[in-house]
Amino acid sequence: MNTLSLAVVGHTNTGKTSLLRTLLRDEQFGEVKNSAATTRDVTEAPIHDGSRTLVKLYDTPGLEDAAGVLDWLERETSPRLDGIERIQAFLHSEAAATDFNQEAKVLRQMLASDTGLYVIDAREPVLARYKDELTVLSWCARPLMPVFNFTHGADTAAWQEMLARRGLHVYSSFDTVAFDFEGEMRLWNNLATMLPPPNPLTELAALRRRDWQQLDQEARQAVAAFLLEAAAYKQEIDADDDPQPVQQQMQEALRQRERQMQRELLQIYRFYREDPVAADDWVLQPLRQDPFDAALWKHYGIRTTSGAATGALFGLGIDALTLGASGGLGTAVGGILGGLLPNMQTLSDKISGRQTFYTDEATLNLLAARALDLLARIQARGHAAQNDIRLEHGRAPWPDNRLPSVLTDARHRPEYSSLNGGSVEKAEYSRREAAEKLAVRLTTVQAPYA
Ligand SMILES: Nc1nc2c(ncn2[C@@H]2O[C@H](COP(=O)(O)OP(=O)(O)O)[C@@H](O)[C@H]2O)c(=O)[nH]1
Ligand SMILES: [Mg+2]
Repeated sequence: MNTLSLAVVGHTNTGKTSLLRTLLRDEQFGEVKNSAATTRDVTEAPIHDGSRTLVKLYDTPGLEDAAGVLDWLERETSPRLDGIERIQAFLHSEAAATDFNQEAKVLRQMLASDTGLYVIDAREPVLARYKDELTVLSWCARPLMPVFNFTHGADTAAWQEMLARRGLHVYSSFDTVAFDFEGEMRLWNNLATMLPPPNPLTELAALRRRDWQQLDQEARQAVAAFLLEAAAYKQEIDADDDPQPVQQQMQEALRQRERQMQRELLQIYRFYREDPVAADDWVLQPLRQDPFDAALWKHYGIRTTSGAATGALFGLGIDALTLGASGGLGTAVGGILGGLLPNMQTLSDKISGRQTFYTDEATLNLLAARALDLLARIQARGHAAQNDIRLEHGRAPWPDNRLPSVLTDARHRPEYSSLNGGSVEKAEYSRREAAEKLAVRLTTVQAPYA
């Protein structure tokens, strides 16, 4: 199948270059400015599928004086010629090299392409100059699909009626700033209906869909890896030490790790601008670990609600803690407990007078909500968007007391967290497994973003 060449045409400032940026997933393509004639020459941009080029897109300068070109054509060429002949006569004329140099570039590219997208600023009324543009373009005799841009809240009824009178019944809407993946699929599918088969647009749509799912998976894995690190983050100090510095240090480390995850998400979706996520103040409360935390006891296989042995241990713990400060007894009792139960390190540390800090459930939930909020915003962001992303805390994915067990388990896996300073390489495999498990739990949240 041949490569499809597709010219993107229209009046100046309707968002042609922006449309290309979004379709190419490249926010650095071309130059976008809210002023006349930013794009002065035709620019080619291919879309590959790995082995071959499916489509070549052409960004073109804006049509600024289609009325002048139409006057010239009516004056200088015979109506008995067909459209292409009249356009060719124009392209060979002196006028095409001088007064209508910019329009000539567009028409030359239109003739050289298989098809075109005519970009419309949907906020604009249907002016005579747009009708003239469509007349001149129709003489190139290429399938032309109108695409409405700036669609947010715009009423396109008058436009649709004018287009229908010109035989343009198939059109698409596409907001290049607020991206809608299904909208892009409709654009390709609609355009495919206007072209003789076979054409590579079905393949292109399938490729884009595969890519989109893949990106979503990668993004959720990056979020999961971040949450596991936050959950496994743990700092210990002596009972007598001031907890404030360690709390602050933990907050800062978590913020930085969050920032890193945000950059990863943006890069996965190919947004390369430095820090488009607006900074905000959010409060983190790493909590002091309670040695009598039910979840902790459970982790060590101790039921806290029943069983005489447990009750005895519990009582022993309380006694040990109160006694611990006033002598070496704490350590002794810790030793006894450590002997009774394997892996009693944390507990015996507690009893021998240490403080452990970790990221509590509510904070993990907050971090998850923020990450999913960012992901939803990135997925709805066109590559022409220039505004900062402002996070809201979004919806918590889980109730605070019902975090996925893979996340709460990470609390007892300090080796999962690079924030703990050690090497995470040894735990690489189980960490990745845990991240995959958690990523699946992150797909259930659907945020209603416009
Ligand atoms: N709000 C909004 N602004 C857009 C949209 N598309 C383009 N723009 C802005 O419109 C201006 C012109 O866009 P540009 O792509 O350079 O238009 P071109 O002259 O047709 O290539 C730029 O300031 C863009 O940021 C859109 O869908 N929504
Ligand atoms: Mg442009």
